[in-house]
Amino acid sequence: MKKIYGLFILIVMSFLLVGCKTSSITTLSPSVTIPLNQNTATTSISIDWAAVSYYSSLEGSDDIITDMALLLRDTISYVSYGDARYNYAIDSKTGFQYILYDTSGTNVPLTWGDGGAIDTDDNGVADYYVDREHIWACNDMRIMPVNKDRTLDSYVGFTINDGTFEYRPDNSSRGHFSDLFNLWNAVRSVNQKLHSDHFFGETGTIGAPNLSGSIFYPGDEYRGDIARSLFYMTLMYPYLTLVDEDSENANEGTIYYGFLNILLEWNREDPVSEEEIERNETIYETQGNRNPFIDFYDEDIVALIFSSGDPNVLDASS
Ligand SMILES: [Ca+2]
Repeated sequence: MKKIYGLFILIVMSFLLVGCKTSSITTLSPSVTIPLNQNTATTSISIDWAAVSYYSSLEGSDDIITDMALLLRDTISYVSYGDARYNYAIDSKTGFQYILYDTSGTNVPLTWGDGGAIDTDDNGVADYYVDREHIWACNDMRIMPVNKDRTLDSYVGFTINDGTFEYRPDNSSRGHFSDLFNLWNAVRSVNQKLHSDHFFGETGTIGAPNLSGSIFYPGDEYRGDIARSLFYMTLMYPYLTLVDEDSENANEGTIYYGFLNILLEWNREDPVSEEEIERNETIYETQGNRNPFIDFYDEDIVALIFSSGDPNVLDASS
């Protein structure tokens, strides 16, 4: 009887630990090396930056990766994590809310509802639940502002989280964890049951979102959107690094995020949609910067930026 009781306590404790991730963070293993700057763009691709006036200062740049990153950083004006939930993307076909990972075809109105609970048929009963989904999971954004300010108005330098900076936001927080390009309203059940901080990747099953082992496939319709959000993040923030599937650094809970090789495929297979174009504009109005991987998709900007792997622009250049 004692044994069974002990086992029960152990199981309950395990659930508690898993359910409420501890607020202290694991520091990076000393064996993990910080990559060097690799700001090398391919010279065979030329883009007319002035075609979108936001980028006109990049005309004639001889270090396009650094200059692009600095432009994104210089023009950002952070909203709060609380306000990020109202950044609705509109489904171009239905006029209702475009929600990440949704395969139900539900017409969800442009609202957050009460705590993400939305009444879709207006009878006072919530029948749809959304979360603010961090595409680059908070658990894998182990960076912090150099001044440790949790309510940044604008970009400051970032450094590796030394373990003293709580990596998850609350509604008043602003900064890298409230960046709108990294936040989508997503179906709660998929977000919590399938994604749950796992790396995005190929599971062998296409179509709807699914999980295999610790790899999450976001669904055919959403894989390109995911890729372009992550591309933006790796350029926007120093240290955040996309690594290939077979990289020894592809471990969750670090600054490294998988898997660049697959994301580049997804970017090609699921091209920029009307929803992403519209969302890029609303974020530009709200947050002041843009996602170049949407604006210059047709000019093959990924080939330009990722020709030498992850560009990994550090703060040393700012
Ligand atoms: Ca898409």
